[in-house]
Amino acid sequence: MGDIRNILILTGAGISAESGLATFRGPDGLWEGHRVEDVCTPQAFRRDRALVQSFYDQRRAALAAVVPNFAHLALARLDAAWPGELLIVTQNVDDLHERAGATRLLHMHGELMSALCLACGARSRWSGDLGDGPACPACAAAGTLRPDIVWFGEIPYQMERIEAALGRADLFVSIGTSGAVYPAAGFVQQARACGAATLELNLEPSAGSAWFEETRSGPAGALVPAWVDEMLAR
Ligand code: BJW
Repeated sequence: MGDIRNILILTGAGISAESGLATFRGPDGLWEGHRVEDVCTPQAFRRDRALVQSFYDQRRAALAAVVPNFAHLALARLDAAWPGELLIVTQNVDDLHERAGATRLLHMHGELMSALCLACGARSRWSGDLGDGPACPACAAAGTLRPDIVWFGEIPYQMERIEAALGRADLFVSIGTSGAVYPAAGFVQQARACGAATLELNLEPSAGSAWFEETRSGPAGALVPAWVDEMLAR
């Protein structure tokens, strides 16, 4: 790796696995007994709104019981100390990066702790349930709030900002993601095309491993702190 000033870090479910949150594509290919592509869609929400709201209400409540792990804490340490540009783009809808202290962060697939109003489009911080049809804090319409999650077929958040950061990155690092879901799965190719060095930190080689110049295999809780130490010692 040559001179590095601008870093873009992509994280996925694997970084939160050691905090106790399930990843999406387990060894059986299923997530909580479902194919994630079958349940995480606007169509599934239209088909059975109560079921989907209840599923997300339970996951939102369960977040309170988990805490950031060594990998989240190490990235927050890098965020605080790195003098150049740095952006953590997480696909995760949990809030463990921010609870660890990361600030240069965006959630491209939405957030569990946020609600999206189908009537006015406002995004509101939300920690309670949505299944009982509360009113939107922005427009006061009742029963119009849905989980602020990017489902299949919907456009991820802040794509322009991500594309711009990819174009400026000297180093692209992917942590704990299977490389199965686009557009995130294509970021490594975009970063390479713009001249960035590329590094994958994952429990095992992913679908996109061949695109990376360097791949390190192991748990994020060990790999990420070691990599952050290397970066801060440069
Ligand atoms: C560890 C570890 C440890 C474990 N340490 N590592 C055909 C071809 C190409 C694309 C498409 C296509 N058909 C449709 C599409 C597009 C579609 C898509 O990609 N589909 C694929 C199935 C092919 N994508 C979309 O629809 C997206 N929108 C879109 O493309 O809009 C068009 C557009 C884009 C850009 C500009 C303009 C227009 C939207 C995708 C939304 C994804 N949403 C979800 C649902 C969240 C729901 C919820 O949380 O309730 O987001 S799906 C789910 O997958 C979730 C995740 O963010 C995402 C990625 O999963 P992730 O994080 O990689 O998790 P896993 O489980 O897959 O992998 C975990 C990894 O960690 C594994 O590798 C483990 O080994 C590792 N690991 N323990 C380190 N301790």
